[in-house]
Amino acid sequence: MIETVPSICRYCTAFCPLLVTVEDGRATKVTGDPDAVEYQGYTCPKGRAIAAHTYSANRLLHSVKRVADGEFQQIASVDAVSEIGDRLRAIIAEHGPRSVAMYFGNGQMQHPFGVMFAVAMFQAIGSPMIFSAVTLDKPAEKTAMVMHGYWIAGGQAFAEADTWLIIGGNPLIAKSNGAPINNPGMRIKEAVRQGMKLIVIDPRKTETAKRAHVHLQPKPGEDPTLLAGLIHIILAEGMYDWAFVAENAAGLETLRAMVEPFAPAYVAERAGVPVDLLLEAARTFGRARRGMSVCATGPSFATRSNLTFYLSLCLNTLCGRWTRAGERAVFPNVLLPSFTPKAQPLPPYDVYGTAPMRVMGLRETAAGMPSAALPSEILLEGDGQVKALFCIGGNPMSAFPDHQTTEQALRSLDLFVSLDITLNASSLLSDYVIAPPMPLELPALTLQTEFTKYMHASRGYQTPWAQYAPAAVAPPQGSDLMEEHRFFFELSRALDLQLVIASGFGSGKFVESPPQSLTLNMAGEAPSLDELFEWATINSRIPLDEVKKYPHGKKFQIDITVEPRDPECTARLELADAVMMAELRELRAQEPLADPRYPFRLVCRRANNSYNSIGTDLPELLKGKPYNPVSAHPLDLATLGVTVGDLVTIQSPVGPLLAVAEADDTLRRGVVSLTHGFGSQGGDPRVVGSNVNELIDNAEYDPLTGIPRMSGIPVAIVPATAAAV
Ligand SMILES: Nc1nc2c(c(=O)[nH]1)N[C@H]1C(S)=C(S)[C@@H](COP(=O)(O)OP(=O)(O)OC[C@H]3O[C@@H](n4cnc5c(=O)[nH]c(N)nc54)[C@H](O)[C@@H]3O)O[C@H]1N2
Ligand SMILES: Nc1nc2c(c(=O)[nH]1)N[C@H]1C(S)=C(S)[C@@H](COP(=O)(O)OP(=O)(O)OC[C@H]3O[C@@H](n4cnc5c(=O)[nH]c(N)nc54)[C@H](O)[C@@H]3O)O[C@H]1N2
Ligand code: SF4
Ligand SMILES: [Mo]
Repeated sequence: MIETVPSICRYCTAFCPLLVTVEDGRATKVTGDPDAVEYQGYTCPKGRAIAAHTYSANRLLHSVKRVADGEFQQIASVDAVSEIGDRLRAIIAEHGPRSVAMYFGNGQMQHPFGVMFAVAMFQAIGSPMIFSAVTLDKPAEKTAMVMHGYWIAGGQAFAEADTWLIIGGNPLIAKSNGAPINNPGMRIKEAVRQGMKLIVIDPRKTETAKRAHVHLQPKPGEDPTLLAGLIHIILAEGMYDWAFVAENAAGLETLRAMVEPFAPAYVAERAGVPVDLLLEAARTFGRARRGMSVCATGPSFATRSNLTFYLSLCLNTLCGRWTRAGERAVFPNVLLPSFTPKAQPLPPYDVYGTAPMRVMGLRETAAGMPSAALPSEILLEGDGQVKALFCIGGNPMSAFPDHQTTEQALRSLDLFVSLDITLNASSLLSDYVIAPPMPLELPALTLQTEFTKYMHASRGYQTPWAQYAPAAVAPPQGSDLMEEHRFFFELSRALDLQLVIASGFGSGKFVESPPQSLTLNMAGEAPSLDELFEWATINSRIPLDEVKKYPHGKKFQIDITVEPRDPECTARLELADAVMMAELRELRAQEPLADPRYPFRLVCRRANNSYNSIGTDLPELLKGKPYNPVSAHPLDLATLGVTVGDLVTIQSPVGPLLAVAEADDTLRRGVVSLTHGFGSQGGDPRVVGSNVNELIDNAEYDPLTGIPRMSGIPVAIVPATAAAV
């Protein structure tokens, strides 16, 4: 029998609707869904390769246990749970609850309840050691919001904006932030056609920058300088919204004084951009009526990320780019609880959390625990040392800077359990790998993508879109797969723990609707994913049953008007946080030093055909190019005497890395770029690619969030020969 059924891709938060051809219970073809109106049938190559991924030879169809280095034995999932339970009980008894840690990465997106159940288990154990990819991604998105304050009604709509500033992001490829996630290429094209003046700050003329009215192509790491310069010009030329600022913000005069030394000539020279383009960017943004400034991973990975993200929020506040009373709410909540936003701030609050780290002078912040410090924390002996690690859909061996320390730390654990679909560089070091079902085998709901609005005022759906899709296929015959949430349920039961799962609607102190909790019946079965979807949407604005009536998704008719500020509300957004102002002063005082040994700056970039390390082992996606080249401007390659396809050694202060050279004239001269996600198991760079994290250590890190410098890395490039492999 052949049928075509809808599903949803969940590799990234774009959640593209899919049509899956199912022949005799097996997915044979995947395309975009033309009936999903908000996406116009869009998917990227990864979504279309999802059937190939599901049946890939590398996929785990049963859980495994490591019996020797690199050697695994099949184990029934229930037996794995019971063995892990025994070992965990002994570890907790000997070393205490803090000796148990978890890290979750992007692979949890397929199955959000896995992390929710794991967190409930950690609460029952009493361990605060919860780490995630957030602190390796854009931790400043959170910390800056907390220091600046939230605007409860959210940001302005992309579709109605006449300008938009994207700092170090490429939504055309990454579909992450900077533009609406439903077919960002189309959304940007439409907006530009309607007159939006896009401004992009990126050392590379990216696919997105090609659509820009102004593209500033600076030296990496100069974003805070540029933003201070933009604010300087906007204030000096009176292009800010004084009425909005007077009513809703504090600290204007302090900020004005602090950006005074960032005059256009100084900023342009320091950042390496033409002064007329800088002025044009400031005037385009300042004179527009609507449109936001948004930061992505480029400035997050460079130094002073809190300051960059903070100044970007200040720019939005100065220009009054928040949704006002009487306007249509941009984020109307469909599967999230109904909520009527108000045009008022939630004031700043303490950016620190409660859990301390024992290393690097770090602690928990609003962004969570600093993941890059986890390996050192594991290795440091003494009270509170981490002995057991659960890794849920993450690949630290690929994602963590300081590759060598990460490997040493993971190898030193008493118990390392991964929940992963494959044996990759990290799960290969695990004692147990629990094999879960893959996305086509699970029901899907767009709730998670709606949640991303709590991460930044411009993220998530900007239209009332929702979709539910049942599992498209059953897991392969003969497989023994255990869903992530079920694993933590069964493990908790083995440890006699009572789980209470909780879902919060908001971020930190920004609470839209009261959290929901559910005390699980530990004597019964773990709830199914569908039961959990029911529970998570009990208070949704549109009932789940209504959403289910539209198998290809639906844009619901929801018109919510933003209410005015409460008369008694005295809250203000903060334009001059003391810590941020001190950093701004430091920035002005510390000019970057050039080290002649490392004449190039290495930056990150996303590849369209892989998702971090996901897909880097899939021939259907790699299409004959299984590696990640290091790209440089053709004139830089010529100066180095390097020809395209040659091997080069990239030398950073912490290590050499071999990579294949590629020419890319969209890069600024002196900047080279390399995606992460490849080569983490080692091997010939022409066959498996190169692990950029071998070039990065965690010695230089942000003192607040702990994110290491992962962009703008000083490097040298020297020709290499095949003999070096
Ligand atoms: N140098 C450098 N380092 C970086 C970055 C960079 O650009 N440069 N980027 C950073 C960023 S932004 C991030 S978010 C992190 C990414 O950090 P991680 O999320 O840790 O890394 P991924 O490679 O995305 O790993 C995802 C894992 O999920 C597994 N997986 C896929 N599907 C499923 C599933 O259905 N269930 C389960 N359980 N697992 C699944 C995959 O096999 C893979 O092992 O890396 C960070 N590190
Ligand atoms: N196809 C695909 N999509 C993905 C992913 C993937 O691996 N592949 N990964 C997902 C993940 S985990 C994330 S976090 C998002 C990331 O989404 P984005 O943040 O949009 O990531 P990139 O596309 O790498 O864009 C980062 C840009 O920053 C620029 N840059 C580097 N250094 C600097 C700097 O110092 N200043 C400025 N201004 N720019 C700089 C780079 O040239 C690059 O163009 O994408 C997600 N989506
Ligand atoms: S990976 Fe591609 S197809 Fe899948 S949700 Fe993201 S953009 Fe859409
Ligand atoms: Mo990320």
